[in-house]
Amino acid sequence: MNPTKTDMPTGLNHPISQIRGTLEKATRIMVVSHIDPDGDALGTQLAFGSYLKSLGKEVHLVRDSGIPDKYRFLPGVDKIVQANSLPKDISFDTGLVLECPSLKRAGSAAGFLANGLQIVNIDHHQDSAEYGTVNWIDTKASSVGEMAYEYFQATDFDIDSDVATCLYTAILTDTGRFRYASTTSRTMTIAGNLIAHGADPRVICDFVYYDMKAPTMILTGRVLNSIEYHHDGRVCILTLTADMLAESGADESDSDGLVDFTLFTKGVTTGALLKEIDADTTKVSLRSCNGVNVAEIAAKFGGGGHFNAAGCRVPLSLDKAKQEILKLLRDANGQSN
Ligand SMILES: [Mn+2]
Repeated sequence: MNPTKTDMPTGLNHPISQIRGTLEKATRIMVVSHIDPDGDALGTQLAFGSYLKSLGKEVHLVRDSGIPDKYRFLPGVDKIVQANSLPKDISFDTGLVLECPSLKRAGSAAGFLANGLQIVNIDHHQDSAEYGTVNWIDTKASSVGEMAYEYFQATDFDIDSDVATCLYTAILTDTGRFRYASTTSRTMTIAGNLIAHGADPRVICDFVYYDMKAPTMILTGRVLNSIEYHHDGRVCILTLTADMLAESGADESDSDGLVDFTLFTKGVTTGALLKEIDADTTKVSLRSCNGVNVAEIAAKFGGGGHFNAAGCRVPLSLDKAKQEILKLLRDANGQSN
C-alpha cells in the first residue's frame, strides 16, 4: 500500500486544493496538451473540459497537431480546436496545461499562454519543469488520467460515462494496456471505478488497438516477415524498406508501434526497427528489456529517448546502418551480461 496514493489528497497545501482554488476563480480558460497528442493527452483534456463547463466556465480546448484516427471515438473530441483557428486577439485569464513537461510541448498553443496568465500545470513526466503558477507533478502516477480521477474524486465532480470513457482511454494507453511498471493496484481500482461509471473496456480497447486500416495490417505483415535474430538470439531486428511502404499503401506513421514486436520473442533483450528513409538515411527505433541503455546508443547518432526506448537517424544506407547498430548492440549486451 502506498499511503500517498490511497489517502484522498485534500489537505490545504496539496496542489489539488490550490488548483481547485485557481480554476474556480477563472473566467476564460484554455485547456491544452502536448503536440502529437496521445490517449492521455486527449482524454484528460476532454475530461477537464467537462469539469470546467460544469463550473460554468468559458472553456476553450486547444491543440497544436491533428488528432489520430484511433482517438476519433472520444466523446467531444471535435471540440478540441487547432490553435491557429483561434482569433489572434483572444485572451485567457487561465491556462490548464496537461501532460507537458515544458510549455514548449504545447506547440503553437503555447503562444496563448504568455502575458501573466494563471497557469495550472498537471503532469507525470520525470523531466517536468515547474513552469506553472500551480504545479502538480506526480511522477509515480501511471498517467495524467489517473491524476485527473484523483482530482475529480477530491472535488466531488460527478463523472459521467463520457468522462469515464475519456479517463479510461487515458489510463489504458499510458500504461500500455495495464502492462507497464507504472500500473499499480490503485490504477486498476480507478480503472474499475471508471467502468462502473460507464466506460466500456471492450469498445475502448477495440477502437484504440484493434481497428487498424488494411494497409497498416499489410505493412505489419511485410515488416514481421523481415525478422532476423542475432547474437545468440538476444537481438531482434526488423526492417522497413521504402518498397514495403509503397507496396502496402501505408504511410510511415502507420509503422508506429511496430518496433514493439522486436521484444516479443523469448530470449530477446534488445531490438531495433530500421526504417529506410533514403539511400543514405536510416531511422532507427531501439528497445531493450534488460540493462542495456538504448538512449546511449541513440545518442551516438544525435538521437535520444529513455533507457529502454530510444531512437535516432543514422546517416547510412539501411544495410550499413544495420551492421553498425548490430555491432553497438553486441557490445552493449556484452557489457550488461
Ligand atoms: Mn501521460
